[in-house]
Amino acid sequence: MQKSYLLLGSNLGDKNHNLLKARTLIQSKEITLVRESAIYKTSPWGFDADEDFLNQVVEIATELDPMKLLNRLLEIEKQVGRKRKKIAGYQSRILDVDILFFGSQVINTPKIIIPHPRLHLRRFTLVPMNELAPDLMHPVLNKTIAQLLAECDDNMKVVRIFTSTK
Ligand code: PH2
Ligand code: MG
Ligand code: MG
Repeated sequence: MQKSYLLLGSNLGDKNHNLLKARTLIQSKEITLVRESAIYKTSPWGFDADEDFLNQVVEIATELDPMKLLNRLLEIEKQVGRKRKKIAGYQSRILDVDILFFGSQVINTPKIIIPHPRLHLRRFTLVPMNELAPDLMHPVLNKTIAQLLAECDDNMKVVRIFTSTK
């Protein structure tokens, strides 16, 4: 089974608790949580928000196909309390779970794009990703995570924090 990576993010409510709850729900019959990065405090990227984010990358193993995995993750977002509003642009959220990589698969459909199309533009994704898999090769850009991080122009704040994960 190939390694897959998810990005968890929260900037509403008890953020640390929201990420913990997400990890607890991800670890299940169908999805194994293999490793997790530290948690990072990050500035909102691409929009103005009152609250900073907490972000974390987790490595998973799953037999689910990407579309089933995505649907399961959307369900987890709801279970943790996310309510999606039908307005354009980014909004603050209790929980966002994005698929960054699904093995080395490249998928481009209206519903799902893998690897995540903006992951190389965002330090809040590259920094925790680099902690887990600096040598992972991006199957479209043909560069490692460490290379993408070194070349990334983003200068939004990304600070490693120490949190109780219990
Ligand atoms: N997610 C976004 C938009 N902006 N900024 C930070 N710091 N962290 C995120 O997870 C994030 C964001 C869209 O999903
Ligand atoms: Mg997102
Ligand atoms: Mg999302």
